[in-house]
Amino acid sequence: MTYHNILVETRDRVGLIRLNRPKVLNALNEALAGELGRALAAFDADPGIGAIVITGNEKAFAAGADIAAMAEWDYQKVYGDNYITSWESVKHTRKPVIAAVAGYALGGGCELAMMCDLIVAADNAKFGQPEVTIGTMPGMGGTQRLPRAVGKAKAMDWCLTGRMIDAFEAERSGLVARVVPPEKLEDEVLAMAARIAGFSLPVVLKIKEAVNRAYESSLAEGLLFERREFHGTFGLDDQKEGMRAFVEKRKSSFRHR
Ligand code: DAK
Repeated sequence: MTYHNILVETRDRVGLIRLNRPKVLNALNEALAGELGRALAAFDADPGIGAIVITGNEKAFAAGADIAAMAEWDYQKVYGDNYITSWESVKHTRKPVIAAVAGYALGGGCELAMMCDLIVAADNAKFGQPEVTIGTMPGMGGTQRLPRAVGKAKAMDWCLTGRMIDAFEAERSGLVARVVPPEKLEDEVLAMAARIAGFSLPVVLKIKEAVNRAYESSLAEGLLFERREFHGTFGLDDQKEGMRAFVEKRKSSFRHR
């Protein structure tokens, strides 16, 4: 597949997608969304891939939706096109997706990072939902995923003031899983993704699905879902392999089935 707005590579069982519009700080346009969706779908369908990383460059993960492209759009267009739906490819990806964020992750960039399963940030990362400063509001989940990640008080603060949040505040608030020095970001995230990709793929998919279910259901429903998924792991060859390897004091060798 040929891409113009992203760079795609594989590192063993890890798929790496680099947003690549550096002249505009990786501003997100429809072409990029389409390419990202295709790359994610290809990695999701590839049995040789166990985890996916989305990253940008040292200056920007993404500084938001492309304001120049959006500036003259009117209500008829955005409503008619159901603008934003093309970004839902991240949400539909079954394999774990890690956002490796250095520099700006603003507006749609912050929302794209939040669509991923977890965020690792370089200590120069800057998050925020500055849409209010340009006469609009978050439209890719900022007002919905942010309160779930950081609570109402912080979400209101960030969305209503449009201010930038540094990596440490983002980590303290629960938006970010880990903060690392910028020069170590890629290595740390690739190592994390490789570790995940080394585990049984069906087990990893079940864990991701179960954690996400916590956001969509009551505690009782979520616990029941988790219990059934846990039971389901006992139908896997990898459960036998993992537990036998522990008992036999050897390293397990998962076959992803
Ligand atoms: N879009 C387009 N171009 C952008 C951009 C963006 N979001 N962000 C930066 N650029 C471009 C700049 O215009 C500049 O281009 P040239 O002038 O060189 O041609 C280049 O990237 C470098 O940017 P700066 O010169 O501004 O760089 P600085 O280091 O001085 O400043 C900055 C960096 C990130 C603080 C600044 O660029 C900035 O404030 N950028 C905009 C951040 C922002 O407001 N992001 C939120 C975008 S709004 C919707 C749903 C969702 C959304 C919209 C609608 N619907 C349901 C309808 C989402 C909206 C957003 O994400």
